[in-house]
Amino acid sequence: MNYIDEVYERVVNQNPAQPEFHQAVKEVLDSLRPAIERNEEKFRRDALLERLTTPDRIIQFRVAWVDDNGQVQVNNAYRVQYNNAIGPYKGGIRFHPSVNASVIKFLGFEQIFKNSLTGLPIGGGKGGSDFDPKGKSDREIMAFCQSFITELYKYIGADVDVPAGDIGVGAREIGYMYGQYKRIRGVYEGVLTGKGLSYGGSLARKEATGYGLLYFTEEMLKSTGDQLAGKTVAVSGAGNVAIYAIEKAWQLGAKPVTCSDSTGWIYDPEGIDVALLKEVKEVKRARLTEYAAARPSAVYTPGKGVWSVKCDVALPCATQNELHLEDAKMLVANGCTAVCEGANMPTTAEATEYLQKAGVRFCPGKAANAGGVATSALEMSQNSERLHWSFEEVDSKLKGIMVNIFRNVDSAAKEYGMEGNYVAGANIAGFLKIADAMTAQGIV
Ligand code: NDP
Ligand code: 2IT
Repeated sequence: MNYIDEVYERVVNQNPAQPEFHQAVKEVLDSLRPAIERNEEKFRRDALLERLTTPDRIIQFRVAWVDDNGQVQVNNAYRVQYNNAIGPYKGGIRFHPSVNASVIKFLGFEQIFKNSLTGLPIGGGKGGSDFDPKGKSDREIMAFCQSFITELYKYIGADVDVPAGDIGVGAREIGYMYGQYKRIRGVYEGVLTGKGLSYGGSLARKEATGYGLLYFTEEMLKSTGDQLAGKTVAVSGAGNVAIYAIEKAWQLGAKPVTCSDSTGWIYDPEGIDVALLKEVKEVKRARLTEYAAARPSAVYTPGKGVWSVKCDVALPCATQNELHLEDAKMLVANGCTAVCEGANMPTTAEATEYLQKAGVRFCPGKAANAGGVATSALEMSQNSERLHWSFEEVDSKLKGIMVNIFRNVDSAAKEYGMEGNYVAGANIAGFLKIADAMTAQGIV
């Protein structure tokens, strides 16, 4: 058996019943084949892929907290510190009932390559809990966050591991976690990113993932003489990434016509009203039915359906494995020519293959959504130098980073004989830097 297949089999055997984790590892390993073949003997001797696919450590802990009825609740929580070859562990924290070890390991593994692609000194990590923030009072959210950090604080720090937001974790949760960390450790340091502007947050971090996704998409289209202006865009999700993807799509002259949450989806042929969407989701924390009620042009349908709408560009921005083979078929049949992932691994393996074979320009999340973590790294820089950059400064750095990521991904794909395959390009470009740093640092 060749080295890659051996390592994949080892991962499956050692991590049974973790399908998301297997899926992410398989995608990466499969596309690394040409890069590994150039140096297989050395990588095998150094067990480089075994070390890369095995997290440095996984911290699993119990979070006990008291709800508003005086009832004690108990949740599972995790932090995967995956790889710190190129910088402190860095990656978000997710609060969602679907969180388990498989989900956090897939996200942490992806984060290694994403963070490498940003060109900034950040390693890969991810954390989360099966806690469901929906319907909880502010006091309950605070109680959970404080209990969560009371355990996790031992393992994180500005030069060690720097968590941030992800699904279910936004500015409110980061604030409560930051306050509890500061209270326990007695230090004022940039241990978390995505902080509020009054206590060390960066301008443009909130917008960064969605804006970065559109900067990336624009650059990808430009590389073949195309552009976003005039395009119809389908977006899924209605959270942090989706809202700012929709906002930037408008700014670049495109028309975003859909969004969705876990209960239903909106088709708005006049284009999504971003101000209204922010009011419904960021202020009221309400369902999309409220958007539809306030917007005569919008049609709300319960369940899934965003990918059935005719569009030129599709941007999945909700969650993993939300775009299936049948969705990919509908997109292609409706003339969609580009899919860029705002979420992490939203497209199933079968759907990805179908899109690529149909000639759709497909870019994986680890490249297209790297603007969020890149701007987190810029927040870390600002915290270290005790300075605050303007919105324009951060935004222009973000844009430069996304353009650079596209160019590196594109040229890695070409160099390894797979022009236009941005999955391979992203994995190879991200991997080479990590492999170099791991090799230079010896067997650790
Ligand atoms: P939010 O919690 O702000 O929003 C998530 C959105 O997706 C909500 O509209 C939510 O609907 C929907 N959603 C979540 N889970 C499901 C599900 N199982 N089924 C259907 N819909 C679902 O999260 P973000 O916008 O921050 O994250 C979205 C994606 O982007 C995730 O994959 C995340 O990992 C990725 N990402 C986020 C970054 C960031 O900076 N925030 C950076 C890079 C990637 P509802 O509210 O009804 O649950
Ligand atoms: O998936 C991701 O890249 C994030 N959730 C953002 C991580 C970060 O550290 O900003």
